[in-house]
Amino acid sequence: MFINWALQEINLKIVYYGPGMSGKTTNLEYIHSKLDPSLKGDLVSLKTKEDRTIFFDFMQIEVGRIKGKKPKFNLYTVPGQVYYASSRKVILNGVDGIVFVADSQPHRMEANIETLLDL
Ligand SMILES: Nc1nc2c(ncn2[C@@H]2O[C@H](COP(=O)(O)OP(=O)(O)OP(=O)(O)O)[C@@H](O)[C@H]2O)c(=O)[nH]1
Ligand SMILES: [Mg+2]
Repeated sequence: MFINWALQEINLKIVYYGPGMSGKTTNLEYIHSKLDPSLKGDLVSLKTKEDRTIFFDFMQIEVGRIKGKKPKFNLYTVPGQVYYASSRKVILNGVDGIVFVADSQPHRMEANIETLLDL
């Protein structure tokens, strides 16, 4: 959490974490498509041509004020592919909350557990 006293803003960081292809980016895309435009910023995605996340996705949500302060939720996804471990570490820096996106297909159980241990 980071409070900008001058601007009266509370910045909160939420990271979507889970194995590759489990639906992290899809979660953010859905939230982005449903939110009122006045509450959200652009959805920034860095993807390969096969739609795999390379570094992260990012969007910001603003929801009114709490005791005069403006909370800003900064939502990120990590790249799930095994070899992006160092990117995941960087993205987790300063995190306030995690949404673990598991893949419910039975054959992905091991990948879910490995990713949880990686986290
Ligand atoms: N059937 C089904 N497909 C889904 C669901 N969520 C996502 N998908 C599909 O699964 C594929 C991968 O989804 P992504 O959201 O890109 O997965 P990701 O977790 O961001 O993957 P990485 O960026 O590689 O870590 C896409 O083709 C999605 O349309 C779901 O709940 N059900
Ligand atoms: Mg992704």
